[in-house]
Amino acid sequence: MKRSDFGPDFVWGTATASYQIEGAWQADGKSPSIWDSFSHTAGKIKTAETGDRACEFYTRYEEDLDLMRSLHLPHFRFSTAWTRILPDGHGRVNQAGIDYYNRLIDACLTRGIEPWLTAYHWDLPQVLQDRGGWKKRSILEPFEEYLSVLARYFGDRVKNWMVFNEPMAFTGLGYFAGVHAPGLWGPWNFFPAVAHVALAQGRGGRLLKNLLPQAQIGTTFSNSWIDPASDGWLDQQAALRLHAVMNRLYLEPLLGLGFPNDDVWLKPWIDFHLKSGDEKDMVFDYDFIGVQLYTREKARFSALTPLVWADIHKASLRGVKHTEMDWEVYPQAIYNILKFYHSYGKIKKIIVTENGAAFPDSVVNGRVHDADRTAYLKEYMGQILRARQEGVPVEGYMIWSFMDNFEWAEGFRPRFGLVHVDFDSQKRTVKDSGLWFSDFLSGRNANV
Ligand code: IFM
Repeated sequence: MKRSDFGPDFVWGTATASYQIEGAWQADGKSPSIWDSFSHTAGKIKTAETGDRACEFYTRYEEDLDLMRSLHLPHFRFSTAWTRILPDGHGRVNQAGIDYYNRLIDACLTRGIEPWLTAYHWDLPQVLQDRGGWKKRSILEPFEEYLSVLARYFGDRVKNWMVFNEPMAFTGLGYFAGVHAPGLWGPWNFFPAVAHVALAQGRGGRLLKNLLPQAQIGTTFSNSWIDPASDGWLDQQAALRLHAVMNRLYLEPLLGLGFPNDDVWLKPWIDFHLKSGDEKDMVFDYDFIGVQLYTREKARFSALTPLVWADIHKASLRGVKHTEMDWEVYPQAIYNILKFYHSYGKIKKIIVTENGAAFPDSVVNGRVHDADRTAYLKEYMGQILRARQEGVPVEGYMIWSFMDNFEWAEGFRPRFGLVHVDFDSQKRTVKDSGLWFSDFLSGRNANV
């Protein structure tokens, strides 16, 4: 496998998110986000850490982009913090926040790095959460205002946009399971959030496309390939239900198919929060869809989880190779999911906007020997190439992540980066996987 096998226009890059890397949580007029509040609440983050400093990317972005360029990484996916741009959630624009992202975007471009901007990677302004956040339809106006501000200030230079990062992850974990910000749980929180996020997903894409007709407008989805844990009928049905919730819930309304209503019975609960005409408003033909996948899960029937009636048989208990997140290393999962997206026959272009692995890395004599990560990346890339050669329009691959960062409720322990970060000294050390990927991109290790 070599870079040229993917074609000359294939997009190669790495992905990050504002709260996970920036730090500077109170700098230059920024207001608190739900992740500032959540991480400062005792018991919410497993390691009792916060993103207050994170990778200090807010001040170190130039040296990090220098490193990115030296590694031949041509595309960089980052997100903007709504709280830096509109500290009150709407209304007053904070010029210092605009200036920061202008500097960041310019710093990318002067280094020949193409910026990919995600508008919403989970750090909702706390002031908006205080008014109900995604549970309330009133979130739509400030969200659209935020997108318009982004387009107005950055649209002249940013050509690639993503409206959301992983709606199922932030509503599932934050509004159903209560383990991510804003820490709400239960179907009565989840269903209204799903309704409003799905609506914002369609409307937001359309709004950005109208404002920036020349740009590539996309949005991203979390995915896991789901197989049944056994051949038994109960587990097979459980797998179908989990697949509907984890992989189809936000995609199908976008494609004009409505919320899934076959394998799983959630649609009436969500529709209850919608108005007539909303289902049409949710539909939008994005220029590209961002597919994000790390693993496959095995589903079992469970009587303890109402609505989905399924649970996940964790990889460590199954005795299979897994990462530090307890996610199975199963490269074929990405091939399967790409084929699944293609099977709708409606998606023009797919970019794999996240894929990667956390392993317990350490720096030894100035090196990080992370052979497991390199093997993971090679195998997943091989499966992407296989899907591409079979006609799936997958046109990009971004590794999560450029550098180790704040892994949400897990704290800093899981390290996903191609670059190791010492969170005390903030020293960066390129891991062997980063050197390998760099060589792959520059053609130095032509066949892997
Ligand atoms: O760190 C996250 C990212 O914010 C969203 N996608 C999955 C990554 C790894 O868990």
